[in-house]
Amino acid sequence: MAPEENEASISVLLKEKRSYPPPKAFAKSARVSSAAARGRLQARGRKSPEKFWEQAARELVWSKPWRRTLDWKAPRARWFVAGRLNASVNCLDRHLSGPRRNKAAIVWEGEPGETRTLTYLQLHREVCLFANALKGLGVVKGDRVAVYLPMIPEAAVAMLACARIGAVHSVVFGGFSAESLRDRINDQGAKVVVTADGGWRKGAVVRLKDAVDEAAKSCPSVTAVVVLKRTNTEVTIHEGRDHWWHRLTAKASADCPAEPLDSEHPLFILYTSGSTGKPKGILHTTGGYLVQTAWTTKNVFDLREEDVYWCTADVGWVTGHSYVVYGPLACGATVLMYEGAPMHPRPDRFWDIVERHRVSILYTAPTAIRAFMKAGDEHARAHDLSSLRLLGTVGEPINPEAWRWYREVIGGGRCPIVDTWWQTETGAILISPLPGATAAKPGSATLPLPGVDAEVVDRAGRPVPPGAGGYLVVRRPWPAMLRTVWGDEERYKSQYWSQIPGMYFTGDGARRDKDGYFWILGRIDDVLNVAGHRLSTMEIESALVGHPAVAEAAAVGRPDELLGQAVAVFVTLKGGRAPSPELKEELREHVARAIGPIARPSEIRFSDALPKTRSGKIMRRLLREVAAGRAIQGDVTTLEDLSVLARLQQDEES
Ligand code: 7RM
Repeated sequence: MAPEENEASISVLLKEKRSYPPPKAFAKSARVSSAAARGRLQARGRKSPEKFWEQAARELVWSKPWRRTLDWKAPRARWFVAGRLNASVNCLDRHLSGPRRNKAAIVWEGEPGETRTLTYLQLHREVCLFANALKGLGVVKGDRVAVYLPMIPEAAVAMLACARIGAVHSVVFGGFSAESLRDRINDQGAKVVVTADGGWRKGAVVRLKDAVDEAAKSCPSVTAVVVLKRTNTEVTIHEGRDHWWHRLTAKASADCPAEPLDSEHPLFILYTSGSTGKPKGILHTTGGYLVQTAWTTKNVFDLREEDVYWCTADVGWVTGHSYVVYGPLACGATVLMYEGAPMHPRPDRFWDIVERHRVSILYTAPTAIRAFMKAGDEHARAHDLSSLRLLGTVGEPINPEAWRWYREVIGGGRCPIVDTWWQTETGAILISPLPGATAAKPGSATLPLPGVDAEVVDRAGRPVPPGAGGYLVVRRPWPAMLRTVWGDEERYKSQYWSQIPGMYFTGDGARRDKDGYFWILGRIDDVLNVAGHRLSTMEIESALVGHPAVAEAAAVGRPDELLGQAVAVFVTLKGGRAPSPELKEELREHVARAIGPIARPSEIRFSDALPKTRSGKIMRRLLREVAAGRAIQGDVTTLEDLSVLARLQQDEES
C-alpha cells in the first residue's frame, strides 16, 4: 500500500530507555571492538559506499575481476560489472586448499534424533554429483529449478548444485501446500522439481512428494522430478518423469567444473507474500548478494573459525538462504542444521541441541523466543548453555520483555544480542548492532551497517526529526538488493521505487531516537489510525507483552464510527493464566498507562494462538478482518495453521 498523501507522521509513544554496552570480555577480541572502530567503518561507507563494498568483494574469489563497482540508473543496479564468479566455488572449492578441507561444513540433526556431519570436502563432492545429475536431466544455465525439501543437508546441496551450473533455484518452503507450490512453479516456469518422499515434523511425516504430484498435474513446464529418500515413506513414482536422487547421483561423475558466471547472473528466486495479491518472486543475483551476505555473516555474527553457528530458519525463508547457506558457507563456518519442530519431542529440544553440539552462535526469531518464554525457564535451565557467546534475532521487532529473557535465561547475561533488520528484498542484513561495538537497546535494531544508507523520512523523502515516526527507506543501492520481481518489472518499480521519490521504500514504519538508533514500528500497512493518531502495532503489542499474564499479542484497527479506527487486540496468555473480564480491564488500563489513553484497546479477545505466516510473523491483515466481523479475503496460503483462524472466528465472544 502506498503511504497516504496527507499523513503527517506516526505517533511514537512508547519509550525504552535502557542501554546495554557490549560485554567487555566479548568486545576485547571482537572483529569490530569499539564504537570508535564502527564509526570509522561508517565514515568509510559514507564517503564511498562503492569503495567500501569493493573491499568486501576482494574477500571472495572471482574468475574475472569486475570493471566497475556499480552501475546505477534507478531503479536498475548492477554491482561488480563484468566480473565473473561462482557462488558454489566461493562456498566450497576455495575452502578445499587449506585446513578447512576437513572441517565440518554442516552438522545436521534430524527430528527423530539422528545426526550427520558433512565436511567441506564431502559437501563439495555431493554438490558436484548432484550438479551433474541436474545436467543429465537437461538443466542448463538460466533454467529454473524448484526445491521443495525438508531441512536436510540435501536442501543446501541442491541450491549449491544449481549455483554451480548457473541454474536458478527457487526454494519453496516444505510446509506450503500443493497449490502454493503449483503457483510458484508456474510463475517461474521451473523445469525440474527437487523433493523428498517426506520430512519429519512434530513426529509425523510431511508427505512432500504427494504435494508435488498434485501440483505437477497443472505444471506444464516441469519435465523431471527428483525424489530424495528421507523417511522411507511409500510414494508413487511416475515413470519417465520421476527419478530417485540416490540413483542419479550413483551414476553421476564427481567432477563438475563450476560455470564462471557474470556477477549479475540470477542466483535465485524466492517468493514472498505481499499484503495482497499473488506472491512476488524476488530475484537475487550472484556477485553483490554473495559479497554482502558474506560480509554481514562475518561481522554481524563476529564469526570465528571455531564457532558452531546455528541459524534456526528454514531454507524456504530468505534467512535460510543468506544465513544458513550462502553467508556462513562463504565464510567457511560450521553450520548447524536441524530438521524439525522447535519443541519436539519436548520443550527443551533447542537447548538440548545447543548443549550437545556446543553451539556458540544462535540466530532465531522473536516468535520462537516468546514461545520458549511461555513454556517456562526450566527447560533452558536444565541444560548447559555455556558454549553460547552470541545471540541474534530477526523477523519482527522484539519486545523488550523477550529481549531481556533471551539475554538472561539463554545468554546467561554474557552474550551480546544482535537484533538484525532486513527483508527478503534486501537479501542481507542492513540494520544491526556490531556486537563488540554497538550498545544495544532492547527493541532497537540500532544502526545501519557501514555502506548502507538507510533513513527515516516523510512522504517527500525528507528525514524526520529525532523521535518522530516515518517511513524506513534506503537511499542508495546496496550490493544484495533485489534486482526485480520475476516477470513483473512494473511491480518492482511501483512497489519499491515509486512511493518515496528516488528511494527504496521498505514498507516499514520506523523512528530514530536522539542517538540515531532505528526503532522499527512495523509494516506501514498495519499502522492504526485512532482519531487521527497513527499508532504502531508494535508499541501496543510490546506494552501488552510487558504485562506478566501475556505471552503474545497482536493489535489491529477495527472500523469505528467515532474514532475512525478503534484498537482491537488479540492476546494469548501465559500458561496458568485464565481469561476473565477483570483481566481484560487490567490489560486495557495497562496499555493506557504504558502508552497513553489514546492507545487504550476498545476490545480485547483472548485466544490460544495467533494466525502466523510460516516464518512466524503475525498476520494482522487476517485479524483485521476478524475484528471487523468480515469474511477473510485474499491469500491465506502462507498461514501456519488454518484452524487458528477458524477458532478466532468462532470465539468472538470469548
Ligand atoms: C529477514 C526477514 C521482512 C519484514 C521487515 C520487517 C520485519 C525483519 C526485523 C523486522 C523489526 C527486525 N525477511 N522485520 N527483521 N522488524 N526488527 N529485526 O524477516 O521478508 O520475511 O520480512 O520483517 O517488517 O520488513 S521478510
